[in-house]
Amino acid sequence: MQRYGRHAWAAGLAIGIGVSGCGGAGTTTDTSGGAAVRFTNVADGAELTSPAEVCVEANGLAIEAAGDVKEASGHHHLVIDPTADEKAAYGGGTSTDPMAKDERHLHLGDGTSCFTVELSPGPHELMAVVADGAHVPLNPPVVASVNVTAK
Ligand SMILES: [Cu+2]
Repeated sequence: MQRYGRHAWAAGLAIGIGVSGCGGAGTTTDTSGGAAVRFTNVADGAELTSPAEVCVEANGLAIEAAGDVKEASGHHHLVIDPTADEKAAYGGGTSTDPMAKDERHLHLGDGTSCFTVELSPGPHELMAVVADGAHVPLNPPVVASVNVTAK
């Protein structure tokens, strides 16, 4: 009888330690959503030979072909030498218009991840922007920028 009682007490102590150990975890959970885009093959300050292949990668959202507007999805865009207004609008999530489509605003409307970029010799800024199926930049914004020099 005495021996059985001691064994039960030891088991209870072990369970108590296990529960308090679990209680301390889980306080570092990121609840921001965390969608982000980054350049995968071009570092800030890189030298590029034009035409250059520039690839980007998004995390925390789906990259799909342009068309339907869906939650947490979009396609990649690259803005070559964005103006101050463009940087503020795209980076601030305040742009509600579809992005332009021209030699300075490239779209990967097929859902791919690499642009072919023609750059004049000299310094350039490249801004990656994820926009929705109708080409409107996402809000909260999913953007990234690098400064490069073309040879
Ligand atoms: Cu687009």
